[in-house]
Amino acid sequence: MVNFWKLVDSVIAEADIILMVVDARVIEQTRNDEIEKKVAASGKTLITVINKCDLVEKDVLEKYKKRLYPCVFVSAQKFYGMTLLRQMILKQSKGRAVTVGVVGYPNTGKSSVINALKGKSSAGVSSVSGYTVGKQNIKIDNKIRVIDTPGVLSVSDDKASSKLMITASRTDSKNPDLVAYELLKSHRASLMEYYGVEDQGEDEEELLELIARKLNRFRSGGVPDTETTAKMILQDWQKGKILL
Ligand SMILES: Nc1nc2c(ncn2[C@@H]2O[C@H](COP(=O)(O)OP(=O)(O)O)[C@@H](O)[C@H]2O)c(=O)[nH]1
Ligand SMILES: [Mg+2]
Repeated sequence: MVNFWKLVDSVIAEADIILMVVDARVIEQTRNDEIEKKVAASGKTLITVINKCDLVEKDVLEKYKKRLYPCVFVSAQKFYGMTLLRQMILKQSKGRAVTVGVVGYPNTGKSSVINALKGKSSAGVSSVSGYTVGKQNIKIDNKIRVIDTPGVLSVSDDKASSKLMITASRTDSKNPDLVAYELLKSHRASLMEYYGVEDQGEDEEELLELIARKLNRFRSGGVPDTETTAKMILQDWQKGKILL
């Protein structure tokens, strides 16, 4: 596996401006202190790109405006906010050609943001976490060149407490139920609504079983198949089906 921090360091060194792409549904979980500190220490500009805005209500975002300044709300999928992002990049570049480094956790939409900036697909996109492999240089136009990075992090599947697992976990990972518990803890109401399950104060384990029943997922002997269900929840989450 690529050493993530080595990669981040090299991107920061090479780039004039850094875009940190975060997921609007889990902003706190997908921003990264250490990247923020490293960029600050380098003296370069960090723009926080809050992506997947199409999946959240606008008022959820307003409170981040000042805290994460400079930041921009975008939806790479709906091409929302791209003109503004472009303007912010060009403003920082003061007319010179710039290299923009794009960093962030897997699945936050780094490659999608790059494609949206370019206006056509150059960077590979997939809802499967860890799709982009290796550093990739992409020319947006004569003024802007970007470096796409794989958001590989040393997220071990055993560390269920890791907040990142929600976005970063592969849906075919070993303990999908642990990740599903995290998601049920942080976004309970949205998940209940999406799967049409009535909330009666169950704990996360019971909830997962309820959803399995609702989805008609059973193992032999009529036991709710929580593993398959957890994988489905993760997939639905990563595909952006669950709205906040
Ligand atoms: N709903 C929604 N989904 C998005 C958006 N941007 C990216 N995605 C999806 O998020 C997944 C990961 O995107 P990708 O660009 O490969 O993320 P990366 O791993 O950070 O490069 C893909 O399924 C994209 O279609 C967005 O603005 N809105
Ligand atoms: Mg990518």
